[in-house]
Amino acid sequence: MRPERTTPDDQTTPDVAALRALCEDLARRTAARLREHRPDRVEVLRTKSSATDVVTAADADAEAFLRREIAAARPDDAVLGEEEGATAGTSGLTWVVDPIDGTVNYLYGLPSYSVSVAVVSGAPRPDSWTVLAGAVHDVVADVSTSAGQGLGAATDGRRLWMTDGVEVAGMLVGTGFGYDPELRAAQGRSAAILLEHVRDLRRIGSAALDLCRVASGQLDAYYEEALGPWDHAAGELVVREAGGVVVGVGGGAPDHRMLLAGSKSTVAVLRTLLERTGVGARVQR
Ligand code: LIP
Repeated sequence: MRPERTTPDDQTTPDVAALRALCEDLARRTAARLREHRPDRVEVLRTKSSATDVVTAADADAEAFLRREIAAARPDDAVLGEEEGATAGTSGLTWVVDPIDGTVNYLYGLPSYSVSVAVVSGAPRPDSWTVLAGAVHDVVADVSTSAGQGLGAATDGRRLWMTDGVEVAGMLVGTGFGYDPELRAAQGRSAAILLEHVRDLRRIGSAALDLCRVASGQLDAYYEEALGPWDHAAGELVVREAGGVVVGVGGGAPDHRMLLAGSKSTVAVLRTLLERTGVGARVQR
């Protein structure tokens, strides 16, 4: 594929529509591979930050598949993946991939897990990158949500557009918890305070799907700490292109300390409340 176009000053500019289509195709085919190859009994291959932070053979296989397909289609691009880390490139673009977002749900056979594929320009860090295109494929439902910079966001081709103005007491808020027991205890205390103010919480277990649910209006907001860049690269573009905002501590860029997504007014209210409970001040990595 030739996703760049040359401009009069001979600078290549990424063809966002073509990159979006490639994100969708890669996520869709990886999801199909996960469905077709799911074993009767899923085994844990290894653990990472704690005994509950697991990697299965399917995570490793799916990321290897994504890397092969990206190398074939975009040989000069870099890759940043949850399981194999960073691979350098020369094009200035980086593919940020989570082969299974919601690995614990995959392990237990719970239907909320996805393949998240994004392509960014600039340094592959949430405080520096520009997300050009992204796709989140819901593996079990076989539903594709994608976005391109300036092109909007859509689920299976249906345009997504968020509404504004939900009162705090009416907010349905998604969240998740880290793998460190001490952090989880603190997060539980924050969640208990939040429950005094909002409609309810939902803990779905896939940040990428949570962000798609914010963009579709199935959640009013989503926040989480200790996320990896691959968890939210695609989903944050989906929310922004659906008219929402995605912020971090103090309203800056989202990162491992905190990610908060929702409509502009929802985020403005929730961020203050969350930071008062300690969210954003306790994850330093
Ligand atoms: C998951 C995130 C989820 C979080 C889980 C886990 P993974 O990513 O998507 O939001 O709550 O703890 O981090 O590890 O399944 O790719």
